[in-house]
Amino acid sequence: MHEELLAAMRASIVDGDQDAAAETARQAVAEGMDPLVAIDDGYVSGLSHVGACFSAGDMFLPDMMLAARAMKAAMAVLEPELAARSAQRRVRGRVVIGTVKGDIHEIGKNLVGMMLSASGFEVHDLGVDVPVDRFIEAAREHRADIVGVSALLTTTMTGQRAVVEGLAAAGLRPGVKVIVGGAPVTRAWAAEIGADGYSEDAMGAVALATRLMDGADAPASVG
Ligand code: B1M
Repeated sequence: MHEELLAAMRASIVDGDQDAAAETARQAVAEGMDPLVAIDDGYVSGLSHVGACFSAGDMFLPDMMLAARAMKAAMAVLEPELAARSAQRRVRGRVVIGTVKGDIHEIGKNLVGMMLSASGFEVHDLGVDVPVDRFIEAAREHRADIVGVSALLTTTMTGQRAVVEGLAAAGLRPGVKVIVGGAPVTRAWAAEIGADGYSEDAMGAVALATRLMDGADAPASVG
């Protein structure tokens, strides 16, 4: 029933129009649309299209940058909505999250962080291009239960292995769990590097983190 609005959301990302992205997000809030539907079926769907066009050579880096900027404008409107919908009061666990060294993709990582936060986790977001040492330092500093490591490039996925190994070398494993995700990441990869879990999306990451806190999760299961 929100098809027209969802189409306008997708178009705002494909056109890299941040005003339209923010405006459609405000409209979604006014109409009571579930913010997750707006994000997944609207904006992220637009981003996927941009990615496919980039692969096909029909769009270029500046187009991806504008699309990302528009996405951030929409998220700025929707984030308080996500937080407001959270009924959770008790802290379910402490999570340190970041995108690996050499990788500046942040939209998916931000979404995962936001969903974890809205679901009652205490989230410490280290940002993008995060060196292994910073993950370790932050895990200690915040007494993290879970370290979440995002990677969007096939060339930077190895950074996830480095974080798992770095935490182990620092004596923090297996107490600190590691979850991984990002477009090129698979369950098989998570298992290969010895991560505790993999999720293909933000909602799955919440389910996975919750199960890990309950101590009921098998290694590298899909969230
Ligand atoms: Co770039 N990029 N990009 N990019 N970019 C991709 C990833 C790419 C697939 C595009 C393509 O070719 N089709 C391709 C990677 C190819 C590969 O390695 N397999 C690519 C490339 C090549 C590049 C550059 C190398 C381009 C260049 O310079 N020639 C360059 C690299 C820069 C760098 O990092 N060093 C680059 C740059 C950029 C921008 C800066 C322009 C911009 C990012 C801006 C920003 O984040 N602020 C950008 C964008 C926007 C994309 C696409 C179009 C969209 C990514 C995105 O935000 N998706 C992307 C194409 C695509 O993915 N279809 C592409 C939406 C987001 C919600 O999804 O991030 O997958 P995603 O997150 C999901 C799940 O993966 C999961 O949950 C999220 C929510 O559902 N998830 C987790 C993510 N992290 C998780 C962590 C978890 C659990 C789940 O636990 C911890």
